[in-house]
Amino acid sequence: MSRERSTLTEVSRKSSDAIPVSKAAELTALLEHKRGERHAIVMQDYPDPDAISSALAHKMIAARFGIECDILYEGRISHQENLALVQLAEIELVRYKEGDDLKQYQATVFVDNQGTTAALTDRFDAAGVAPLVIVDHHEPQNRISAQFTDIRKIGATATIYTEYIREGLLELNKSDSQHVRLATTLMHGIRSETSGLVRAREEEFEAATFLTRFTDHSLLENILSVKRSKQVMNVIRLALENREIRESHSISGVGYLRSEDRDSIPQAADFLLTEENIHTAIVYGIIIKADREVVIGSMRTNKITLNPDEFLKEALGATEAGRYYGGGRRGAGGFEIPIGFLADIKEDEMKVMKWRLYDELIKKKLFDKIGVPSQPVVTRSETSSSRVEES
Ligand SMILES: [Mn+2]
Repeated sequence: MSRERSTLTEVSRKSSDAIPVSKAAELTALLEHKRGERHAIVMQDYPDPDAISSALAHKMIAARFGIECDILYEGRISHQENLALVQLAEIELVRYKEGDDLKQYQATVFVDNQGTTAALTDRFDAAGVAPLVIVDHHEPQNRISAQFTDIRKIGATATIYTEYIREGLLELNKSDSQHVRLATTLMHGIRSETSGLVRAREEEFEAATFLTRFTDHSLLENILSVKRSKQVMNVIRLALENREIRESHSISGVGYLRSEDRDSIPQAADFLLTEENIHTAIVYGIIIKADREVVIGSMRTNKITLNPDEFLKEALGATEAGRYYGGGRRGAGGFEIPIGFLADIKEDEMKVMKWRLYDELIKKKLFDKIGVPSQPVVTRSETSSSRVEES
């Protein structure tokens, strides 16, 4: 089916004078124009398989135009599966360190984010390096603008890059081990972004059908068979113990976490979502990020009518500068709330109070948005009501 489609694309391209230029063709023209340059591919601070695979795809596509790319991020790769992905697929990533020379790049490329979730956005801004490309599937964030933008409501950014490849930006060859690793990585990106294709739509299935011809299935199996670490298990336990359930929403604060355990938050949210009658799970905790304390949260939902981006923006609001604390895409969202003034508090007792304050505040805002009281007052008449039993 995909073969038929690529032939069709070729035919239509040959006689395409009147047809609007495809995104793949537009990107080709732009990259052609940038030959010999050096670009930085910017991933979010905690890159996931969708970001990593899209970045790798962009790097390999750009190389065909004589453009050298580094794949950069500033946070950490802490999810065991992502560490396995990077190692097993031999993907070269550059973790930014204070003092690294960003001016060596002529432009930036944002994949699977629009600058809002990457600390590098401000750094590149300060270094005077402008965005050239944005390819993403989150709701438009209007934080940066680039010469080429492809933001779609689609299951994964990896789906978009697979489309570029199918449209001829890179010709995959099954006997080229680099190509096989790329296809496998993209397949993993699409799978992990759609809960193993459960939430995939036509575009994802089409992309997966194409990729499967080049995928190394034993490599994919190795990446997927990585087990949860003890720390992740601990955070999941905390999330379970602390969860509050109202109207099929499960919300849980897990307290202070080490920054290397940051990725346990979305894993805990995924886990809470597996409970019967739960359609939405939100887990959050406080971590130290680049010497600053921040509340980090993850939201997962399988309620089709619930838009996580809207939900988090409306529930948590924005900073004085108008930057939203949270955002998302279909099925998932995240938020980051910096703890400014209160960050200096280091005494244990005060730290406990600080956590309680943030815990209560965030819960209240989320429950307000859902439309239920955050702390139900248990009166005698209410004890028999279903809502209290539910929690
Ligand atoms: Mn993504």
